[in-house]
Amino acid sequence: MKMLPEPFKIKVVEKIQLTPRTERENLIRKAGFNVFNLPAEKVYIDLLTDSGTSAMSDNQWAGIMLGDESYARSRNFIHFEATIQKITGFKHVIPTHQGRAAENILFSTLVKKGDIVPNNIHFDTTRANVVHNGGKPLDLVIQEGLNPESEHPFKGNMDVQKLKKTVEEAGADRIPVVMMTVTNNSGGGQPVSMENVRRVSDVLKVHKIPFFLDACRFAENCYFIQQRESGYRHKTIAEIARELFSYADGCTMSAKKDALVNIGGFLALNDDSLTQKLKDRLILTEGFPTYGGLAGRDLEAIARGLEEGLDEDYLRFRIGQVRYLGELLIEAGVPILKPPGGHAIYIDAKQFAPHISQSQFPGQALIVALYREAGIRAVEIGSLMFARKDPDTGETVYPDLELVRLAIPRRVYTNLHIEYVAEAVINLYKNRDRLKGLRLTYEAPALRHFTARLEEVA
Ligand code: P70
Repeated sequence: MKMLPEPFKIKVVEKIQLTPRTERENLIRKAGFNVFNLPAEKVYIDLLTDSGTSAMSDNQWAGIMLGDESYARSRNFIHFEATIQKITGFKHVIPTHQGRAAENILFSTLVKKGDIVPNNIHFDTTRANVVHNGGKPLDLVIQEGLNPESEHPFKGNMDVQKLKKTVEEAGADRIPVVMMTVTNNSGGGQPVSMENVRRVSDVLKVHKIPFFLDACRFAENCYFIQQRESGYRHKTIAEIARELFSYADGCTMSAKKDALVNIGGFLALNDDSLTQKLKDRLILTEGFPTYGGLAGRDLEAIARGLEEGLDEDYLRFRIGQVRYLGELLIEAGVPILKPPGGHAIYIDAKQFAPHISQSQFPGQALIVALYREAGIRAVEIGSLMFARKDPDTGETVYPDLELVRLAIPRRVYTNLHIEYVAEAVINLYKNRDRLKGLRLTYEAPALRHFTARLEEVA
């Protein structure tokens, strides 16, 4: 059998519908060729993100009914806190309404103007939050991580030599925190090895620089460690996670990913005085430190989802489903970033549409075509998301990777849906010469991809 059957059966269903092609054509034009502007009901298979799109289990829904909506120290907070302490080993747990709120609270507390914040590769919100606080985000992923063809098993690893050099040159006092994104979303959902995390941690300990994991997809990362790194095959995902977190001083987490919920996030850390500062800031913007912008029921769903996200049967299916999509595309010769990532398949748009220059957004051109042809919504992780003006030279700097991400929501689509997506991408690949470049007609000063408007270039 090519694919494992889903390790769940379906109790509730939601209708989806493919709108007629002529309607899709009108809709994409009205949306300014930006799929964030499409009405979700007009999307057939929605692969925009794996964030907040999971199907919750019966167990989580049951937890929702047990929501204790007390303002302070609700029983759900106590469960939430105990679960996160158990999984991560961190002493303090601070809920936030989602990942970027955790980032904002952390960076606005730690980052001063002129500081440097290294990461393997920053994702859009961490990058923007560093910049917003006057810092400079720095990507230190290993060279293989920027090569779509490299089959390195841990392409999310940080280059430890580059990190040492950065610390030597900038000085530890200009680096308030080092982040590590597990798995590395902007680099193809690629995992980081335990060894790499340990080595990064060793370097930072010498210089007393705080080390935080951007832990949205930590369970998926731990599954890759179990499967690919020697010495971990017989450990449980929970054991591997506990070790992974033990090398860090804290983490930010968007629970919308591996905690299998539709909203929520948290910060977890050991340092008492930093915790106090973060909580003081939290009260200003998110809420009291035992709910942080969430309802009691949300905290319960997160606590239960975190446990379910560590289940090996679930993870085997999850990572297997993503890999299945990757294999179907590779078999047909479609250029994708290899090996398949944990939560998504990333099409290499530079190779897919070499006739479109980076300044005309080849990835976005492919995304527009996917919606037009098949009602599928994907997201660009390339020039539209990351190209920026160099503040010194005024020239536009393009990202190394020009990717189209097909993010797979957790427990939502069946393997037949996956085959439909593969067929649509393969058909587009056969007609790739017809893809047209785009130009911007509106862009916001930060995180422009969410609200940009574009038009097709003749
Ligand atoms: C995604 C979403 C969110 C994210 C992340 C990492 C590694 C922090 C956050 C912020 C964002 C997105 C992108 C395109 C379309 C829709 C949504 N990633 N760190 O899909 O967390 O969203 O909870 O504030 O990946 O990858 P939050």
